[in-house]
Amino acid sequence: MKTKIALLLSVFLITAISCENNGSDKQTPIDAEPIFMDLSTYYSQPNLKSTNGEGVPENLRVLKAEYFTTGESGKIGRTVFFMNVGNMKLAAHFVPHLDFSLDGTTDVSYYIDENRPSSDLPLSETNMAIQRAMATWDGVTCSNIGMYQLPYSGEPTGFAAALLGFGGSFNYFGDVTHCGWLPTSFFDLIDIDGGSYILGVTFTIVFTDSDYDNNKKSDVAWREIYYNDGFSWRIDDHYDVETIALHESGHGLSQEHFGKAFLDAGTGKLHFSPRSVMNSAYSGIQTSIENTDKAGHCSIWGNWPN
Ligand SMILES: [Ca+2]
Ligand SMILES: [Ca+2]
Ligand SMILES: [Zn+2]
Repeated sequence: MKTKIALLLSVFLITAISCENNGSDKQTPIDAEPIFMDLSTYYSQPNLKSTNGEGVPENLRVLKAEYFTTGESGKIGRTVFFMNVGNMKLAAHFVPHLDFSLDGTTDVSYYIDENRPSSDLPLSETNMAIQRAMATWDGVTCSNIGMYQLPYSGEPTGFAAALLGFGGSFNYFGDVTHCGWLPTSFFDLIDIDGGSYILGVTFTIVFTDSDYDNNKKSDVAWREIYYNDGFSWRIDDHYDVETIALHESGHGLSQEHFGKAFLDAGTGKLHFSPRSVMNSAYSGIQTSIENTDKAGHCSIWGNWPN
């Protein structure tokens, strides 16, 4: 009997020790709370106008930005809120009703701005990478979003770009607008630690005067995506355009970050559990969506447009 208890105890101890080794020796979990930044000084600039001479529409504001970081930075992407709208409306989603669908359809339109190409790659290659990323989300079979690309008009895009002084427009171009590549100085404006580790960001532009579908979520006017030209951009190599476009387009389609981040003290690199497209930092090429990405997408879009 004594031998049996001793044996059980030793098994327990070995299990406990091995757990501790896996859990705390090298892998530190990383948490990132949302942060708040006040854009009112930007909105209150006298004569604030976009490159096309438009002013900010009264009923449109930037609600939030979600940014994506390099894994080597040891920092994970965070959500920055720009509006104090209360917990009930922190979440935001598109409204299927045609009164609020600015392209006049319940389908999701997307637009690629060619005014801000990357310094590293020809437009044709980045355009195709973005199109592949959009097609991957469009291919998720639980939803009938009906995605389509709007033709390039030649005009500069970007509510956030216009607001922060990087050209752009307060006008609508597409439900999900890929605004192109901007210098790191743009990304410096959305994080107090600076933007040098931010690969890409998605801004959510909302109507401030409605909750048309009564779902306690802000009604999205459109979303816009920017890529940091301070990095070297590649196709099928690091930093891979399609991988980052797929992640940002996930935000474009209302998904938030998903997965727990751990910092490996030995390598200084981030690991995620489970690994997915919607992890908050880059951990290598990832051009197909994982089960958790699909589950998130389907929970948001499964019943669209009802
Ligand atoms: Ca639409
Ligand atoms: Ca709503
Ligand atoms: Zn992100």
